[in-house]
Amino acid sequence: MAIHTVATSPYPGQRPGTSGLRKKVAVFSQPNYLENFVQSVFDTLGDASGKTLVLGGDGRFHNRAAVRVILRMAAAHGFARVLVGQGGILSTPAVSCVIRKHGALGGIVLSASHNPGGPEGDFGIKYNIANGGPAPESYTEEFFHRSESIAQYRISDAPEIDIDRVGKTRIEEMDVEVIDPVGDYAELMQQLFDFAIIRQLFGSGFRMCFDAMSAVSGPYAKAILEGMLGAPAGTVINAVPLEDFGGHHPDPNPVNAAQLIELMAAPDAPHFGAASDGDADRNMIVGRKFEVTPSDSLAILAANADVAPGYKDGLKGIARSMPTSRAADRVAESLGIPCYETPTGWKYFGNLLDAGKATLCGEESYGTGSSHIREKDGLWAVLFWLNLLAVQRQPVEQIVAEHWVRFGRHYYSRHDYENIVADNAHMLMEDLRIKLPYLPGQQLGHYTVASADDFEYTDPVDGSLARQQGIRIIMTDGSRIIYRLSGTGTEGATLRVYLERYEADTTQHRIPTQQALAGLIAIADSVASIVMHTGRSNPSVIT
Ligand code: VG1
Ligand code: CO
Repeated sequence: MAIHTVATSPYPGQRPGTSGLRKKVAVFSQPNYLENFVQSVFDTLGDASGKTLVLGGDGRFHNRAAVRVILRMAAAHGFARVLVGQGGILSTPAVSCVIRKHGALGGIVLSASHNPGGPEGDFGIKYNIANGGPAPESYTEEFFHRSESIAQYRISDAPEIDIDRVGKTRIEEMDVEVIDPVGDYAELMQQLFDFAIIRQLFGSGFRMCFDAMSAVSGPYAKAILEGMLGAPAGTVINAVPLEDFGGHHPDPNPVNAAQLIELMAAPDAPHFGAASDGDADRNMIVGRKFEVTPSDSLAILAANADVAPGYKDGLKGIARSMPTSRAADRVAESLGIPCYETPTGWKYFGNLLDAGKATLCGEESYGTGSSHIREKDGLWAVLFWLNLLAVQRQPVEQIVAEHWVRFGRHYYSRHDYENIVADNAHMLMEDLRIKLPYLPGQQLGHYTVASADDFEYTDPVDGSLARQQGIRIIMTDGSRIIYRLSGTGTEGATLRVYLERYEADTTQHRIPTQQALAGLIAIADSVASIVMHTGRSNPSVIT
């Protein structure tokens, strides 16, 4: 065994986006592409002697090849130990959990999350820091900066080691521990939720369907729901992680999880349905013929948090991303706790959680989580709902409806225009920015604009400033239209338009969402000239 220094030259564009570096597999497969980025990360981290690294991914195509390379590079960089998930598998929440539990310096997650996989699909790599959370921008900018001038990387020529068997081996001076991907995570879930009462619920004939979408949540959901909680075999569908997710798009929304939605509409539908994404950090919650919007889910969990043992002492605060509906704000207000509004992306919650300012966090994009780790956590949210259902013994729809009666309903929808020409998307945003100063006071349809701006966030803990995080048009009645460009796509640009309208009147709570938002949808199009800029008369995905 020996460590080699290999000459390389920079690739353009290795700048991490909303959540790590994501590119087509074909891009990642170019000679030294992965090596360049990993060396840039290691160089940023500096001395690794005596330190532990956690490594795993969502099992998508290229996962194994990448694990092999990174293990040999970690040994060359001088890490004392790497904890790698068996078969190269670790969900994003599990990586976060393992980093924290074992005091690691950080971890590498191999995933492009909700993006499709397979040889034609996407691959991704993300670095998480010692608190278990996504590296903040100060790190990711440094990774990028180093990648622009990289000239060499270091790698061991050690022969391939077996990552399919749990146990210890060595590469150079580094211990490689292949760990059970589920163990530490399952133990943490047991501390947070009342497993006994959930077991009783399943024992009483309660049925659920968890759609793992052939992605990494399968082994976790099977072990916990069917194994520890006694849900009947077959509760978890699409439970085996596949390199191409079975050709499906592992994004848990009603469009992509069509199989689950159909099942939940059948006459003998289970009582409860849920789905998760590629790397298991997202969750979708559904009842019989009823979908819970992620923003409502956050608010409902916050309002009922004390049902779960891990949260029985109450919440310190709630944090939500800016485009997420303000349903959680109303709950925070009634609980007398602060509600923080952050830019999109879980990395912005890290400081609030570390400082003990927030306990629950959420995003409209099917992401919910808490201070138990520093990532959003799909199965955690499902277990929280199960704990709530076991205590309340009510259908999902009734729990949501009663929440609306108490707090009012925030009608909410997101319209995505995917893979549009990048220049046109930027032009649309620029044109909007120019209009911003003239919007306040204008009458648009039935609404009057109260304020309009480009969202900026100053982190209350470290004072760092994030600019241009989404254009907001806020109406006098609190309704909002928000425009953002996605930071996770790998083809062209994706425009996201977020729409929210508050309705206090309980007799008006059962209007179909798109109908309830029709006025705002029309305004969103005319203010930004979406059809003109994108050439699309309709969004490609509505959630
Ligand atoms: C999207 C979502 C954002 C989420 C991010 C990562 O980002 O909008 O809320 O945090 O994906 O989720 P963007 O920049 O495309 O809007 V995951 O599950 O793909 O790591
Ligand atoms: Co994800």
